[in-house]
Amino acid sequence: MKPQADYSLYLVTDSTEAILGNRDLVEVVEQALLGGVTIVQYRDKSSETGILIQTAKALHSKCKQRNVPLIINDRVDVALAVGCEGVHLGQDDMDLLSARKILGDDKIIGATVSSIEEANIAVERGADYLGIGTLYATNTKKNTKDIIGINGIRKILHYLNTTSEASRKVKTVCIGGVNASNLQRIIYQLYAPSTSPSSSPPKSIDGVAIVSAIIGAPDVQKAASNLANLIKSPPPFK
Ligand code: TZP
Ligand code: MG
Repeated sequence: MKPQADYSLYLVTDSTEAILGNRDLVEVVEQALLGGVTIVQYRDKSSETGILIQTAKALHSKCKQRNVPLIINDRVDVALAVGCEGVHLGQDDMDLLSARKILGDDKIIGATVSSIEEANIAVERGADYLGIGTLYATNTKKNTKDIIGINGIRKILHYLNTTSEASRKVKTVCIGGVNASNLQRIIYQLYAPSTSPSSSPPKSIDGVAIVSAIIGAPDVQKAASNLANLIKSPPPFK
């Protein structure tokens, strides 16, 4: 069976000096898990395959202790080798149909999308969730193709909400520049951006994906638990 995932506080890792510093990634992720992140993506653009698998195995063991799914960025082979819960694929990675063929129906497959067209294709090809962005410009990923802002994300959510059964069901997270100062406003602005048929509830964002505001925080556990609390408490806007 496909693992149930709570996408509300989606941690994406980073192993670069600028964000992780000289800290140990597995220890940092353990702190984030203690703070309450609900799903973890191991994203590492520079390590070789052996190190990726070794680190992913260590992360998987920490995640399993807390019943938190581990997703691997880019690499279907690494996810298979580790036996973790899924993969996250960008527009230039393995296509979703091939990934599904390899991984089967019990794994979570997520896709990065920046437009209605990309969202439509990802849903048609069986993505379980969409990472929608880039929301705001961020130093963590400087070469982002598109910065689409709140309005771009609202347009995609509206499309998903009004198009098909599958598009209404797909889970969504936004990514790019989310932190403790802007998180509640983002959730507020991405809540129920369109009306939908009365038979189905309005679709809002299912979570926020965050790198530097957790991995780069001086106290990772505190940063994660603060973000988790902000997600749980109602936004202070009318
Ligand atoms: N994809 C779009 S923006 C981004 C990724 C992986 C990085 C987001 O990092 P941060 O530090 O949460 O802004
Ligand atoms: Mg990728």
